[in-house]
Amino acid sequence: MSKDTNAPSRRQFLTSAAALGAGAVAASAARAAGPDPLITEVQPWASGFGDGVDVTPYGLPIRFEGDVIRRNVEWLTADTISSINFTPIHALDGTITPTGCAFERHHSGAIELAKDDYRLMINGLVDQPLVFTYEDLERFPREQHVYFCECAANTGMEWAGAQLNGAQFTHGMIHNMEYTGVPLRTLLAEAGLDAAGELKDKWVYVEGADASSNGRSIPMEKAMDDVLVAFKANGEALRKEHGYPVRLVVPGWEGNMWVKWLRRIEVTNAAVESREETSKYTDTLADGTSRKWTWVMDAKSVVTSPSPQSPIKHGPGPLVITGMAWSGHGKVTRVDVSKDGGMTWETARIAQDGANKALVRFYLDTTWDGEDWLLQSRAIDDTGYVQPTKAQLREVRGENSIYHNNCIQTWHVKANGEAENVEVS
Ligand SMILES: Nc1nc2c(c(=O)[nH]1)N[C@H]1C(S)=C(S)[C@@H](COP(=O)(O)O)O[C@H]1N2
Ligand SMILES: [Mo]
Repeated sequence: MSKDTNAPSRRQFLTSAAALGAGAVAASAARAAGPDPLITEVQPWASGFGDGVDVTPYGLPIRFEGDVIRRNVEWLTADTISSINFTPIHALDGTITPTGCAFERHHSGAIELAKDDYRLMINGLVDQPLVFTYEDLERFPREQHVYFCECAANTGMEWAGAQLNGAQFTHGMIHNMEYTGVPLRTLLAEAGLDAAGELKDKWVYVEGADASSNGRSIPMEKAMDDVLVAFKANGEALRKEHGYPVRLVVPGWEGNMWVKWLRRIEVTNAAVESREETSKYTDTLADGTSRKWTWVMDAKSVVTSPSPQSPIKHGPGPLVITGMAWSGHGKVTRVDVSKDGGMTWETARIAQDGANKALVRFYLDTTWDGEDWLLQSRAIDDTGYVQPTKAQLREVRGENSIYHNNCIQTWHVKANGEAENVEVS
């Protein structure tokens, strides 16, 4: 067969296709010199069959993504029973946290509690104390909402200085899921409580079925507002580690109040002042005194890429900076990004707005010329609150705090594309 010398070679075709493409991104993506066998040769995955549909009845990510996993920090806790692991936020995009890599925090391990053995009691100052089975709960009208759950200790290791080199470890005690459940107010009404004024000063004390019980007091106003008794997350049953079969969802409030394996709700006249709300989860101030309670998680954000675990792997040119932002008070209305440690700011693009007490994803589509950056983000919410600098927080809180650190994070992005956790003064 004679060769048609007028036909463009594959290489010429690729080059010109790239030139016709959408500007700089396409051109730089197609800059490879010489024929690329991944394009020109038939590959093994096209020479035979893939797996049959029965191979993975319930799927896990493909093995190439094996790095996108929860990780713990061994020195942080004495054992893994009362411990925490971290969501790999540096590798995720969008807003919903995949359930299988959503952080876990247990005080006495993740228990296995079957639906048949599940009971939820409402007692205390109610007309009619009640015990619900799992099936009982399924017969009340349900709601669906997406909310973030952030442990009060998230970023807690960073108070005294930059500590952990990765967004997963500095900011990964957070997940954001779509919950299905029954409003707590519906169950309280069933027990004879309604929204009448007499309830105003009352509280609910909620506890879990695990050995720690993780008891917390919640003021009635919040209990009657948006608290959910949830049994599904991201469309499926809760995972064991997230409280199967039923957990409390306390939108915008610190993760510790999101009681897992929920077993009891007691209506009381006052806060119980349990261990979890006195010796733990309170904030030490610069003058040595402590704040009694800090329930709401203030507005916060972090750049997830580039970041120490997600360095820039390409040369100068187009770069997408991305991260996530949230506010326990309501909606994030704006996210700014700084490349110079907070001296100047550019407003990022929020991918999808309207997230009440839920994560938003932000992007800054920009150009990186290989220079050093001190990369930061700051969130602003619909109360007008602006995420503070570390220095501003320290003025009030000193350096001996642990919980509720929502300061602006800085990554030092270097000429080689690597990023490091640093502090700017
Ligand atoms: N019953 C029970 N509920 C619990 C806990 C616990 O140890 N036991 N840990 C709390 C803490 S401190 C946090 S931050 C959240 C974490 O939820 P997750 O494990 O789904 O991430 O659950 C809270 N609810
Ligand atoms: Mo927590």
